[in-house]
Amino acid sequence: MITLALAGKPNCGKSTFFKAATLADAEIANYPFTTIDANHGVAYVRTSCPCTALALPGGAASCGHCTDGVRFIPINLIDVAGLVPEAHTGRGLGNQFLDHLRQADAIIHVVDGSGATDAEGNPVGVGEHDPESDIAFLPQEMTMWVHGILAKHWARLLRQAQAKSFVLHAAVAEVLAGLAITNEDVAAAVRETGVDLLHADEAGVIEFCGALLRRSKPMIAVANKADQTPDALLERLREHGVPPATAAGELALRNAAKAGLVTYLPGDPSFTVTDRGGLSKAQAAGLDALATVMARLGGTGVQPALNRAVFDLLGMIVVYPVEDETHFADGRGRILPDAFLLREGSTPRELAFAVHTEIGEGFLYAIDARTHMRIKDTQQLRDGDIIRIVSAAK
Ligand SMILES: Nc1nc2c(ncn2[C@@H]2O[C@H](COP(=O)(O)OP(=O)(O)OP(=O)(O)O)[C@@H](O)[C@H]2O)c(=O)[nH]1
Ligand SMILES: [Mg+2]
Repeated sequence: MITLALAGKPNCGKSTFFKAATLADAEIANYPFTTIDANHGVAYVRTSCPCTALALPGGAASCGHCTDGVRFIPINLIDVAGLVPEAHTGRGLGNQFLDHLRQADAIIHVVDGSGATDAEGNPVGVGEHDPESDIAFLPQEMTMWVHGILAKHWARLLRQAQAKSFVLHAAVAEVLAGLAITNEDVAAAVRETGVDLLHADEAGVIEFCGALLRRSKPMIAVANKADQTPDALLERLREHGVPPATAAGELALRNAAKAGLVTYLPGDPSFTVTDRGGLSKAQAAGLDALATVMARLGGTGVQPALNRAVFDLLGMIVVYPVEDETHFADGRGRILPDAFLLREGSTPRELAFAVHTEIGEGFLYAIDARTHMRIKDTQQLRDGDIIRIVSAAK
């Protein structure tokens, strides 16, 4: 399963974002380093379910796995301890917690867009800290962390490489294998930066580490606490490619939806109050304020951040494997029971392996359920494809 991590300086709202996205318990407080041990939970990406456009068996209106055509696909989410500038030199909690980022396929950098926390995460007045200054620090810290790992081994690696670049590149990938860094990543980072690792100085190796991280741990940023951020500041952050979010707003809404007070699906631009008369005065005022914020922001920004990380950053597509292609169902008649996130460019054979190793090993051919045509095992799947895998394994 795809894993995203929430990272950023202390007190920017990572745990609030985590709690909103997973509804798992996590401690939230207005002081730095509330979270020490990482929180792990299941969040979802939102997609349009193909069932609404299909002629379903028995005239069924939907597959039963979506809500009015909105389908949620699980991903892992990790909420890690806050990082301060110079964490790689041991400041704050140091960089031991960067280890939690190892498992992540991509990172959502939560920024306190309202400027209400200083670089160390201490509360200050709204706008007193410039959030733009926070955007670059996380990639820098992570780069220095990777550089620190490499530096520990550098003399040995150079000795072992015996002046052969390809040996050095393979050895670098091996040292960083725990970060899911491959030979191809190393080669691509060398190409991108033009750094000759055999003869590079420290600045060159750091530049290479930065490029390596951009490939292996891609990152997007969100400007959290947008509910209390002035419009002009939000605009500036948007210009840096950092869209707004209100994790606290999303958390309030999901709790209200769970309690049956509102109708809201994560990622909707607005919500509807189900029974206004049943709300306390405080609840009504809170929801009204939130409605105004969401109208200003176009939603809470939490679900779009998750979607952007998975679909834009990681380039995933959604494919629906079925056993019975005429009914779009599995062997028990359940319609579109599974939705798989696969890398763009994945083939039916790769889908077969994603379903089960044995199904992959026994792969014979695939059928596009919409056209009933056989498709080549090398053909690239498209987002929303419904595919029957025919395999010798059963
Ligand atoms: N106004 C506003 N406050 C928020 C929002 N999200 C989080 N907060 C507040 O920010 C403070 C810190 O939230 P946490 O979620 O604990 O932050 P964190 O990044 O996990 O902090 P550490 O674990 O200490 O690194 C709390 O007081 C939250 O209520 C938001 O969207 N809007
Ligand atoms: Mg926290």
